Amino acid sequence: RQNCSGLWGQCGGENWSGPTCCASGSTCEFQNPWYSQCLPGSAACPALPNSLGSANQRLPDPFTFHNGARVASAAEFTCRQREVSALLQQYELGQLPAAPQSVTASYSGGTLSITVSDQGRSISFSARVTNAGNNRPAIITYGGASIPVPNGVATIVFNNDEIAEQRDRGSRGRGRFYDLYGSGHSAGAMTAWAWGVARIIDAIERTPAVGIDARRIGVTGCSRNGKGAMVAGALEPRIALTIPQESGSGGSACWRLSNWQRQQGQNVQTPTQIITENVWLGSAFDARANNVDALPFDHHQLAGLIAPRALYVIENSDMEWLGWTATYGCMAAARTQWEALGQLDAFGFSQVGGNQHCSFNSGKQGSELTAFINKFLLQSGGGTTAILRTERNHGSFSLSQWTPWTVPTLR
Ligand code: MCU
Repeated sequence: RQNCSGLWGQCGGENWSGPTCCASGSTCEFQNPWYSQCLPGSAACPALPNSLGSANQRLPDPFTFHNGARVASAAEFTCRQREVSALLQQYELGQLPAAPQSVTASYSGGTLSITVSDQGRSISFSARVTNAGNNRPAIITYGGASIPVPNGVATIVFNNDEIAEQRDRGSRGRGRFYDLYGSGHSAGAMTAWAWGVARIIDAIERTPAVGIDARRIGVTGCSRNGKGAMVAGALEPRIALTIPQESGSGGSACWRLSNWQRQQGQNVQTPTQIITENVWLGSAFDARANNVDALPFDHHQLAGLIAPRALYVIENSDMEWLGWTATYGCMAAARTQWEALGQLDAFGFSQVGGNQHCSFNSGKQGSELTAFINKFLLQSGGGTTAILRTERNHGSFSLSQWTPWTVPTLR
């Protein structure tokens, strides 16, 4: 093991705090004074792909590299995640910029004020913080929270619409993110929001007076903001717990499975519809939405970028438009990545009915949510966190037909 000098980081999927972490052969990626990550020596990672590769009518194999080589270890899976993230950004989400040159923050009266500067331009934004203190964990909520946040966990309200607008198709390139990086930047709104979440975490790390532990941050949002929460968890490795609620298409649904539901005559949001409605995805996706089989990934792998960090996906089994089978099938496929890493406790999918869109079903999901928050943010308490639950009958849907690959054991 070699020296990895961040205060905390990940080593082959294992959370680590302390001065030594990286297994021999891997290298320490020093991201900032507080966070570092062990990556397999870059020589050990295949070169990033420069083409789409062959089309695939099924869900692509998360455990085979673009060049056909099989993923054989947890360290190699981090290489695969890097590859999948690059592909997702190139063809669907738009580019997440590198860490900006400067982030400064101040805290007063429950408002965290953040200024970000890069290449001669600056922007400022702020987030409301409640219930902080004593180095507590916190949940960043896109807009207002649609889940109950317990005592002992602070809430940070992220005004994501200010960072990137999401009114309609005309919102492309509008918001603070684009003031900083230019209105022609490739990032879709969800990528811009993930960048904003990263800056909030930077600000918390630099501002001990807020009283929040930057190593115990959750993120949540519902519906369109749930899609955003999923993308934030996928693109920002410092998020410990990701809770997308009723995110549907563009979030916990797989594009190929939404199309399959549509072929069954169901009224589900498809990739071709979503690009006409809003700017959640990058403009690069406009050219891909009518042929998603050509993409070398689907959203089971977007979710897989979160592994082995914790993910608790809340879905609604009454909502056809969300893709009740597309979300279930996609997340059942995603779960194999936590399974491969021996971390099933960190994966939950729960699809229940009887509640309105975005009103949390405390009766059915309250104890599940509590178990996730206890285990991954409060680091206390019991309860079941390995969850794959659906109240829907998925008819002729066959998971094994959609996932014709085997799940390795990765250590
Ligand atoms: C489920 O999220 C979206 C959905 O993708 C849109 O098609 C619809 O217009 O709005 C939903 C939403 O955000 O509802 C609050």
